[in-house]
Amino acid sequence: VTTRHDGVVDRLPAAFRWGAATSAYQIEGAVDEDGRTASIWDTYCRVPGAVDNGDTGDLACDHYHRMPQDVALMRDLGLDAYRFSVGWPRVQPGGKGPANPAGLAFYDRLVDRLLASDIEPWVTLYHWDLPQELEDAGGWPNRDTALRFADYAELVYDRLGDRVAHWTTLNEPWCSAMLGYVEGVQAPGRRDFGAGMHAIHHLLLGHGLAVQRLRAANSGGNPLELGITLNLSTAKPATDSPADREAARRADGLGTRVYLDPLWYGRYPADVVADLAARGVELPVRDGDLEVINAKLDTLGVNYYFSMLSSGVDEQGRAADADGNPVGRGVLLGLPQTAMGWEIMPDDFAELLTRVGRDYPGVPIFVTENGAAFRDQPDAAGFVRDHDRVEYLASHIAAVARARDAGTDIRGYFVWSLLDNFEWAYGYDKRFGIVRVDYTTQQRTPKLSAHWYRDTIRRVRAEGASVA
Ligand code: PNW
Repeated sequence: VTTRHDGVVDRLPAAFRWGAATSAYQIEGAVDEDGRTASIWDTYCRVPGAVDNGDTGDLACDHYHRMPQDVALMRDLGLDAYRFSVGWPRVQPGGKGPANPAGLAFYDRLVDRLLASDIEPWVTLYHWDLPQELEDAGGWPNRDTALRFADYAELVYDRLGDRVAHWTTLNEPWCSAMLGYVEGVQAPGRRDFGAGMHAIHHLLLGHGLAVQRLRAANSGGNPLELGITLNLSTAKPATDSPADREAARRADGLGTRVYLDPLWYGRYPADVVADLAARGVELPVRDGDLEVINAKLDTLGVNYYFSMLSSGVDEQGRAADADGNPVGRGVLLGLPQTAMGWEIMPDDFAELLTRVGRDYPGVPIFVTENGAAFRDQPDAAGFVRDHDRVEYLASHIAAVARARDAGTDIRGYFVWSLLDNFEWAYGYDKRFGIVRVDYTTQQRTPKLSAHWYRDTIRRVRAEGASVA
């Protein structure tokens, strides 16, 4: 399969790194095995109406039992790297105390098998599966959770750090704070603006403490590259009106700058702090926290799916933040959409990457997630000719190449996702995989997009630019 983006994609360097991403709760299943305890997602899935179709991650892709076969799939794709997450309640049941050796053993086997297949393991320490006991003690709005996270991070590093160089502390803290604690559409399903803002600070603090602990534990000279992954988008005003420009400023503040400013510059953005004060909320910052959060990073992970325009007024023209929405109303542009209702806007991705490289320079960027759900139509053999997904991926990878040309240091790309999987509150109905999963038989069938991805990786490796 060829696309009209191939010429631009071929401007990527031959040494560009190609991967695929997943996360523990979305693929593993085996939720009651080998000493694993419940996470907030096990609990949330049982809240009536919380997840489409009443789906849960109990079985998911059964990856816990099919891991060798799944690594073989990755090898067939020719991936350089595989980004997966470690399930906190699997390796430290209850979220505190000693490690669970049986849980760690699974990741140990996974890492060994990846290395034997010439695939770099990229470990994400937290992809949303907080141990339920820690939520019962207050969750991320409670400072203690940051301290618990640092302990957990060290315990995983102790077991895998001799073989794993690439570590990501958090996946998308915006989702944890805003979707989990403010909007209540992801676990733990709370709706409390102040709690969400406290969660932001404690997520960042947990990140910084984990960075400190991993650097300290890495005395033996093993390579160590530490990063954090953020889901970012542009925040453009729907119109030039003052209300819309104000909404865009706020969306950028709580979507991007409230994370990247303390990470890069050791301070929260003054306008965000002022907005919060006007709502009676103060970030729970203690002396020394910002120095911890400002710890040096080796990589920045960017996840991108789509953007929306920001409007400061609702459909009736009334102030859109009147009923507590902190950033105004998201407005679509009228572009083609994926099955998530997310608009397809690769130019916006190039613009975003260029902006991040300009405003937050000095650290190489990896696209740690990008991909799309479409309404896949398998043939009788289970094969999906997903030309829509091929076009989405090719156009977004071309956007990466254009952002590189414009000066941003982007070194790799991970497709979301290797497999169809448990798409959180949307359950199994939304399929992001380049490999189809039949949830009745657990059979895996690479889609057309998987064949295309393998061919693209091969071609760029052979014909890509020779300078980094
Ligand atoms: C990411 N949004 O979540 C997650 O890292 C993945 O686990 C998930 O499967 C994937 O994207 C697809 O959804 C997001 O509302 C969830 O902007 C929501 C948003 C962005 C990312």
